[in-house]
Amino acid sequence: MKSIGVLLSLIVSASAGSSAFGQSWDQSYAPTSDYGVAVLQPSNNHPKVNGVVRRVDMASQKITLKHDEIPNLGMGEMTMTFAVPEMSMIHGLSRGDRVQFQADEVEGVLTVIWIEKQ
Ligand SMILES: [Cu+2]
Repeated sequence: MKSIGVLLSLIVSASAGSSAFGQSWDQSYAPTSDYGVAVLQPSNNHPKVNGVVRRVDMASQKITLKHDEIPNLGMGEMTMTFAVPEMSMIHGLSRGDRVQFQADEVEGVLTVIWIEKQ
């Protein structure tokens, strides 16, 4: 039971930290990363997009995806690199994996805010 208490307090503190990042993020889910971006559950405000992993760069915490259209970013299909707010999001992913993900521009940086292996 003690560990559950610790986990809950971590979630509460992570949620509190996200408030500095403005109104644009859906605040209804937790936990969030240090960047105030949800990473474990999909956002309600972003479309899910299909992609294929081209490269995982753990050192610079980036992922290169060949992606379908991303309506919220006005992007067509292409291959490009995204920042990843949480290392755990790309742990276990490798080249060739099919994924679903959500992306947005976070403080000027194109960022994967949720990703799941298919
Ligand atoms: Cu793109």
